[in-house]
Amino acid sequence: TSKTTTKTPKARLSTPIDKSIKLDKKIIKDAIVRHLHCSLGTDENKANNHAWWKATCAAVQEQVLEQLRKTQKSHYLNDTRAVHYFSAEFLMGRLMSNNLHNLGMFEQTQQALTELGVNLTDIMEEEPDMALGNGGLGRLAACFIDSLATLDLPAVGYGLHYEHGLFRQEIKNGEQIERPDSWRDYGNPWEICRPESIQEIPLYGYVETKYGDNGRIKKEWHPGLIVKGLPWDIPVVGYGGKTVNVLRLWQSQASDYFNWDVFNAGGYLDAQKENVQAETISKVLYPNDETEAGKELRLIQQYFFSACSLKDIIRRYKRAHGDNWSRFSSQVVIQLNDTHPAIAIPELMRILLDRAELDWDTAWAISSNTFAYTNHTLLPEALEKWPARMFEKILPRHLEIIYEINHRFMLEVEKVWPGNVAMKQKLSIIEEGSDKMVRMGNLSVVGSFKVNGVAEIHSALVKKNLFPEFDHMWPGKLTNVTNGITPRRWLKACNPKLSNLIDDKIGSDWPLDLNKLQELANYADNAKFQKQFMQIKFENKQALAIEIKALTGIDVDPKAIFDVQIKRLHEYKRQHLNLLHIMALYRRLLANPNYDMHPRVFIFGAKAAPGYKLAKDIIYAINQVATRINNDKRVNGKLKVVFLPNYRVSLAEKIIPAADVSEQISTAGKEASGTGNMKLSLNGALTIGTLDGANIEIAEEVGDENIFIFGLTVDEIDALHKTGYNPFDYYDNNREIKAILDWLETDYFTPGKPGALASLKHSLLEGGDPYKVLADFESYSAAHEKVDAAYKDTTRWAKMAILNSAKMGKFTSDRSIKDYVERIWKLEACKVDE
Ligand code: T68
Repeated sequence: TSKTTTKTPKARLSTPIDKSIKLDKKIIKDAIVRHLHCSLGTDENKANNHAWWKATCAAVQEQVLEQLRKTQKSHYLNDTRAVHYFSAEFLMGRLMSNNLHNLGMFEQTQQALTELGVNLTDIMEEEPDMALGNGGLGRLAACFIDSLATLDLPAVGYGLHYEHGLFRQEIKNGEQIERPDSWRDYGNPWEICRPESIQEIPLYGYVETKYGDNGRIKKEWHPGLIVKGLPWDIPVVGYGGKTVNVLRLWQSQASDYFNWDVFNAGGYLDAQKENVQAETISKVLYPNDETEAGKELRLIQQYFFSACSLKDIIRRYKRAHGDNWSRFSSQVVIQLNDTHPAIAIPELMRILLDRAELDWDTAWAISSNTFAYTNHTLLPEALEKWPARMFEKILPRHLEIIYEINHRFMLEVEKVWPGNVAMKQKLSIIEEGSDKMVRMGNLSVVGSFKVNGVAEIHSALVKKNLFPEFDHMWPGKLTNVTNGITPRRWLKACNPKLSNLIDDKIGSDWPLDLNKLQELANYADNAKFQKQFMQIKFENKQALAIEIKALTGIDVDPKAIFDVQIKRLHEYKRQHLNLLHIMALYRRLLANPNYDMHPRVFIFGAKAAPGYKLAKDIIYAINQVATRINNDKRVNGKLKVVFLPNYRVSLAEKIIPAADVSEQISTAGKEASGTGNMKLSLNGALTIGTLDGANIEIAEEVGDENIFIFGLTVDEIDALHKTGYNPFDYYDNNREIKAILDWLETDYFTPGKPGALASLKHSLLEGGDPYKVLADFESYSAAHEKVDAAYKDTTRWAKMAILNSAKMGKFTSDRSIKDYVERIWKLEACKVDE
């Protein structure tokens, strides 16, 4: 075959999978057995599931690495513009099923293993989740790199190789306990260590001001510590198995030569102490989503992976372009996934100024045409701010550069708003006060050529409320890219029965062209199709019921409505609104055992940040209420509550195909987008939700008659805020609300411990109910009555569920990536030759 590569102007839409790369099952079988013998030193008779899993990974990895080599060669020969996705989090989950599907070798591998007497589904359970992220932001990064590879786009994901990902959650006596996650204890068969690409990263120390020969001031940073960054590459297989990009994750290590003095002085143990400090950097993922802790180690983590990644990019650029920086920003685009990697902006400036010795304006032109920034939140407590003195200690040269960026930016502000001191204070990258702070959001907007929000309404609010003046100064800089999810993992791999049904009806190219699902709408009224669709849902519910029994000991009836709320625990997401409504149903059932409702199982999955007291109290409350209700014979047929411990990607893959109802009930204006909402609807769950984030766009797609919208809108919440919101109005005037909140203070759900759930009541009354739970309660309860009525009409429900799946085409992450390409990255696809 030819070794030349061709550029295609448009990303590939729907090329069917090339059969030629599909492997014969005999070859797969031989490869698995060979690895069992030669890589694992065991044999078919002795091997347990873990060994089979590893041998199968190794066999799959052979194919992956072959395509990786071809991809890298194509990209090198083409020297194409590439996107570099900088993210502190990549929530990858398991890779076996995903890689098998994307390589088009799932069935053959399944058959090969069957012939060896091994069950593929069982051995896939051996794989630990790669949980290197908290929630939506990290999972979005994982979906995006899947789509980038699928669309044959030159891309590298850059992040941190955490030794411990997000904590493992156990529930003891109803309470969350955090345990360390040890995903790599027995090795990760997918990753490749690249010691040839180690980087050295300076930290601490001081800045020396020198005068160069030309009289120009020169700055030299004398670091106090140097740490090594060791890259691990995770191959990212595109669907169709052609392009294999990499996710490059940096592990910190002590830089050996730096400790030699201590070592030679006999300080062997002291030297080991320094190792511990350096190796701490990539030890553990910070488990706080949506709050900023301001910890020194976190800033060092951010700088460490950003600096390693930039050096890596520059090394590659220089290989092709030498010291000529003029093409840098046309070859390199860096997407900042939130402000966590924003320190890359002053780092690139430092390299251009102090190393390349470019003048400020040239350096700034390059840097500000390289970065683009994605905002994921409007919550004030989540907007990153770092104390200037922390910067001064860890990154003294970067602080100087940030001051200079700000100085020049303030001159621009002066031109637009002459003499307006308040405006300067508002927009400044530096927040003045007793403790000066660096505002990373402002730095990111000033230092990027594009800024995007993650759903239409969120982007509109970014413009209107968060950065209105920036929008005025730089019209067009602020834009929207609505989030998406990869249909390969979130339908094809996790819901094989539904995928096969869809294949039979409309053909099998929907994973690459999700709008094809529209064709299912033609069958929404077809009785036979409805029956097939709902039968698959039922079987998925049976499977989840078995899982629930195994994980919690609770029996649930698959004929009940499975009502699901799975996401991080946060007040703004309002799991407690769901809980109050469950208590209301319980109370109604106790008052009237004939209360008319279809049996319902409420299913929760949620981790709380370890330091977030009220979030943990809510988990405890859910579990206590669950225990009481599940053991109450009076309601047992009709109401069950399940809290599934240790919610994570692989558990989501089991819950989502079995969901009937999707709870998306955040306070309007607070959830930037949401992505679980898309996954659930794609799998035929009906949404009960507020007009928030991407729910609004989901409603537009499925139509108002196929979604249960309730609650206050953004404008109504604003108005309520202005007139003054008083939660006691609802407590005093709604008998059900009063009874439920008072119930929380008794020992009904916490026998012998009255008041154990009182913090919830307190936050909703004296605490001012910041997320307007009580204001939305009635409307939520009414929407649930509509859900109940709709479910009782089985034909109507089936139609609605089918239409939800049919109308989710917009929310493929391929569409999101194409939007990024068009609006921000301006990339071209680069096909990989055979
Ligand atoms: C989420 N943000 C948004 N943050 O809440 C969600 N934050 O609406 C959106 O769909 C998703 O991003 C993708 O855009 C997060 O998940 C974090 O996890 C996080 C982590 C560390 C610090 C701050």
